[in-house]
Amino acid sequence: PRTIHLADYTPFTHVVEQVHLTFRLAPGATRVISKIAFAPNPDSKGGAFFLHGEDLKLIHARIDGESVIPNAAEGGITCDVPEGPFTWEAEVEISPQTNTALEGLYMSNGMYCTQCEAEGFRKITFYPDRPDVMAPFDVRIEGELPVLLSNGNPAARGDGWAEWSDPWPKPAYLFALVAGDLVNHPDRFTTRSGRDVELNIWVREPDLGKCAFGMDALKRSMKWDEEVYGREYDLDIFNIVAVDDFNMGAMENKGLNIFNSSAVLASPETATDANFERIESIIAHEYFHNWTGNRITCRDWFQLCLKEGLTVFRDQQFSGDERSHAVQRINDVLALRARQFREDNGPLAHPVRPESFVEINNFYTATVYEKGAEVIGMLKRLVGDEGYSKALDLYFSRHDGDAATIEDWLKVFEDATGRDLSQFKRWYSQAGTPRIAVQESFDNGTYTLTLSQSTPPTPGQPDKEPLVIPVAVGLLSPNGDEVVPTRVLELTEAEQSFTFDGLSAKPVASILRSFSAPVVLERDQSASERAFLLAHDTDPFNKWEAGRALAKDVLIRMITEGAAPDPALLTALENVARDETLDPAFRALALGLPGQDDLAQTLYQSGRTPDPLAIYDAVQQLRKAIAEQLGTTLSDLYDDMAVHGPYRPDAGDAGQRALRQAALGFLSLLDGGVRAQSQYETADNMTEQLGALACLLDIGKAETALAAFRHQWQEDRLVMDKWFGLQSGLAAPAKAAAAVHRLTEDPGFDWKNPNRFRAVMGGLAMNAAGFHDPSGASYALLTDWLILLDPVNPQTTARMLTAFETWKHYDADRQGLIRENLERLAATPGLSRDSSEMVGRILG
Ligand code: HT7
Ligand code: ZN
Repeated sequence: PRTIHLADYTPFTHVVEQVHLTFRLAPGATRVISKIAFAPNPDSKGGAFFLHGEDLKLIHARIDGESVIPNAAEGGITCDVPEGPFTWEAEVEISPQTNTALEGLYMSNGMYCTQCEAEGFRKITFYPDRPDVMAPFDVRIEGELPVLLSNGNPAARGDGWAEWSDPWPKPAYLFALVAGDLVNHPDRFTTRSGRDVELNIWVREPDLGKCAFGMDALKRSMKWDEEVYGREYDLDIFNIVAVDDFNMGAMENKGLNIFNSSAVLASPETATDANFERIESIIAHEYFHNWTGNRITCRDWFQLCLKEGLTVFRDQQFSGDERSHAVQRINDVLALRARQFREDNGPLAHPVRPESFVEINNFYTATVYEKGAEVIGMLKRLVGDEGYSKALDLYFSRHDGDAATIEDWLKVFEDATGRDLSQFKRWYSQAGTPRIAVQESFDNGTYTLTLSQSTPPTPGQPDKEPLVIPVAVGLLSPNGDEVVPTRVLELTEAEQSFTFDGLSAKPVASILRSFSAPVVLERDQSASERAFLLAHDTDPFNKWEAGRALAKDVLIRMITEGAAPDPALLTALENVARDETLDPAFRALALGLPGQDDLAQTLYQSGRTPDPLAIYDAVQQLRKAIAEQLGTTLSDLYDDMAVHGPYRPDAGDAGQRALRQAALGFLSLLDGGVRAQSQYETADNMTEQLGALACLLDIGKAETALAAFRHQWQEDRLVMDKWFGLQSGLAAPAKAAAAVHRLTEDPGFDWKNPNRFRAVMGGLAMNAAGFHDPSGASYALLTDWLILLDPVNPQTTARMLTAFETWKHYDADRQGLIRENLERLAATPGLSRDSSEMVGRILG
């Protein structure tokens, strides 16, 4: 397969002035009739007229009404065309019913739907399927289904047909069509300029009771984007559709967002607090794309972070505003470290703006999304809130209707603020997580902080240049008062010193407040200093971070030296747990221990080979010690944090439930599951029901509850995903492969459904000790299933291969076993381009 390079970008030979599509829907033989007005592109560098097309049966093609026979070319067709403007017409046949890859036009439970990002439109008709070709689309759908939807505004409809017209020029990846037996949850929104917008969430009839929260989140998102970014909605209708078979969370098609049902459907009985939170953020994310992605799109797929990094940054801001900034930041950093740092630290590391790819679907990564958002957060910190706001206004006014680049993006910041961003731009091109080493000295009232930065080599990038790193620092006096409030230091050199004068005593520095840059801070700090910061830091992120670092230090000593749980940690945790001035959600996060994969990464980075079983044992031992030491506090918390009254998914109630669940997790280690069993039996919401089930599973007493849960929820796909995922994720290490194998034999294991496959196989991959069982049974099981899934759904297969991205961190035996499996997969005849690129990169 061909590698595509950023450096090879050339504009398309033509512009598209108008697209007209007619769909005659039939499961095995849908006809797509296209009529496209092309004109020469004045910016073209010349070349043959080429249209993408894949798996299309051409019935006929015409140019200006005359039949033509195009020439087959790699990935599409070429054709001789007139010198001036012309009309292209084609009729093709496609088979949505047999499209299991869920890309292009496919079927999910009898419903037609599309997924065109990144390069799926070429499976629908011949077209210049590239984001820099933008055009208005008119669409006619003919099919005997009650609901026929496409982008834009409704134009006309009759029995068995509907027409839609989207006046906003868009790239083909934003095209969408849905046809099915659906019902809607309707609402309306009036924009600040007075446009009355019809809103709908379209679902299958049994799901109608699960739309209210998503609709409310949508209206809050629309309002927030007007208030915070001055961005208004621009059509008369906004439709969301829930689909059961979907490769990702959701898709921002213009005026017709398509959602994985797991990312929109929620009711108190069936969705957890975490589900509600995720739904709110995904609804916001897709809605925000209307400006950052749709009105201003990407010139080419290398610029993906232009829309994704910015839109993630915006959805994180929104969630912080709606809930709690401190809790949001901690959760965002936890996710960043778990996914992006892990990616950056292995064979799949790549820059926020990659420079080459084989399959673009493999670059919808944590680096592009989450690190992309972090880069924008740093930019905002460097130019200040006002500078950011000016730059964004300029971005929207200068580039509305454009297919833009990272250069365009940085230029608006330079023009709006006068700042030179040439060094800052390295964040887009340099892969790897920078490390900042800290040295401190205090002399005669002056505190000196010396920071040294270095970024480890990553594939294809052995040497790294210094970056511009905003490091937010505050100083505390030994009695816990803040003597220097947060100041942003700009680290631009490999090593740089910063001084703070006029101090009466050596301060305790709180460094990298709010996690002001996506870096690893290398700082040797005593347990007592960490406990001091946990108790006194005024920056909520660093307060939490101090506790986390303390727990990590203790666990690392337990793992590597066989040390006992440190009483200082237990006391510090107890103090936080009891501190009623702290938000319960924050306290719940403070009681959460570092993940086993996080500990494995830390050990590897400090030059040691992680032993997943030793990590598992240490975590279990520490959990037991916390339970024993904090027993009374936890028991009080469990009682005090009970939420009375009807379930509400708001941050306050959810925070109380989170703290209560954290307490239950520890208490179940002591009480034999008595509280969990009783909570399971009385819970009136999924958060508490599933939380109790998890605790029972954790202590091996879930047999009855698992059966009851299944009996209660067997008709609900999304709830049954939880049933599968929990068992796979919490299976005891030595039994994980066997347990997961049993789950795959369950009649409910519909492996072609990405949500179900991810629940089971993703659960196994996240069960660190179970996945890395020394027998290699889990590696083999996952590989067997990936080999089976690849021809059916390459995207989901390739994504799941990231389970192996850390393989070189482990011992020789485990590496040997993983290599064997990866090579077995690589040798599979007909392996997809998606999976072969991934396995090739992972093997290195
Ligand atoms: N922009 C969307 C990305 C997406 C996607 C990409 C590749 C294959 C399938 C996909 N489904 C959705 C979603 C987003 O970031 O908002
Ligand atoms: Zn997105």
